[in-house]
Amino acid sequence: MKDRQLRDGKIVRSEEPLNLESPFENLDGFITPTARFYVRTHFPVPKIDKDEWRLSILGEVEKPFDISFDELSKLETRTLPVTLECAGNNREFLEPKVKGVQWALGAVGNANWTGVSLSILLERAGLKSSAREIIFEGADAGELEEAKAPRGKVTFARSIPLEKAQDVLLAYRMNDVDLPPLHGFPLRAIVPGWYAMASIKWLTRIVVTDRSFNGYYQTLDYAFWKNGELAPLREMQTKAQIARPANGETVPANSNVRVHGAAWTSGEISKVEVSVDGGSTWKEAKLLGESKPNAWRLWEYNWQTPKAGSATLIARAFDSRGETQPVERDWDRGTYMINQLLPINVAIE
Ligand SMILES: Nc1nc2c(c(=O)[nH]1)N[C@H]1C(S)=C(S)[C@@H](COP(=O)(O)O)O[C@H]1N2
Ligand SMILES: [Mo]
Repeated sequence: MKDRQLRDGKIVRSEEPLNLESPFENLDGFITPTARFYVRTHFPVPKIDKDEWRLSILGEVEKPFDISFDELSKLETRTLPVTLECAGNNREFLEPKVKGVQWALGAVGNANWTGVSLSILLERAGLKSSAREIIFEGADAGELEEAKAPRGKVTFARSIPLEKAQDVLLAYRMNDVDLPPLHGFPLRAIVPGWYAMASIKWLTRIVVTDRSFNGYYQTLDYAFWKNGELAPLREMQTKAQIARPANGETVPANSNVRVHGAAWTSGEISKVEVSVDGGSTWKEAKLLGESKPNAWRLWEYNWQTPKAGSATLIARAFDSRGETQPVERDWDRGTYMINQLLPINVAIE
């Protein structure tokens, strides 16, 4: 494994903005402990006083309103395990190299999120018949260097179509404690099944609109080419990752070695297969625990290792819609949605 700088057990990918990766080989349970959960920011983390903070709901609604944290926390809550994966996860493995945070396997995690259904607030506001999209805006903003970006401060904001609204949770607790500042204190959106750029942290405004949102992080960034047109990134693609053995690890010869990892999709994982011969033959791995919508599924495979030498391991996931992972990189995806098969090399001694 390469030398890497660790902070609180996470790999420092950049300091400003702060980007921390969770070493994926540490995977040891369904829930990622909050201290180990990856952190993705674009701007300095906003300092928010919970007592002064307000969430505004406005736009194409009958009764726009503001709500305090105190009031919000008295509404009916739900808790859901949801996997967040950064759309740039695995970027380090792209050849040729591309711009962007060089995430390896660990820009992904699974947490229990507690909060209020977006629907409750939308019902209170009363959607107008013109409502088409819902924009989430964070309290963070900054100036961008890119020539294509607008001048002045850009706010981190993203939209979802109205049909997706019923799935969204406005979360103020993560793994049973108050949402930490790095993960969006006091409130973030959780958009299950979508890449995590949609799960806006430090949420301050929810704007209902009658047209499609064309903000910077919706159209110029976090977008990909789909049939010749730029489309915003949305659903997570099917993927299995191997936690252990890690790439470059040495395992004992003539032994039983546990190969394990996690798999996720925006549908439901139906099967994970493992190859220990570089993709020539595949065996089914065992899916662990129960299937939970929008949360990853842990899996394991018992590998009877041969005599000393080396092996190339690959995992691949299948989902309920019959989707699996591509063998080759589709470059229309730019620097995002990286789920082609990823071989790892293991030494056997
Ligand atoms: N307000 C705001 N929300 C945001 C971001 C951000 O920079 N600002 N980053 C997004 C991206 S790209 C990801 S991958 C996730 C990361 O969530 P985490 O830091 O809790 O892991 O937050 C998303 N929500
Ligand atoms: Mo991300």
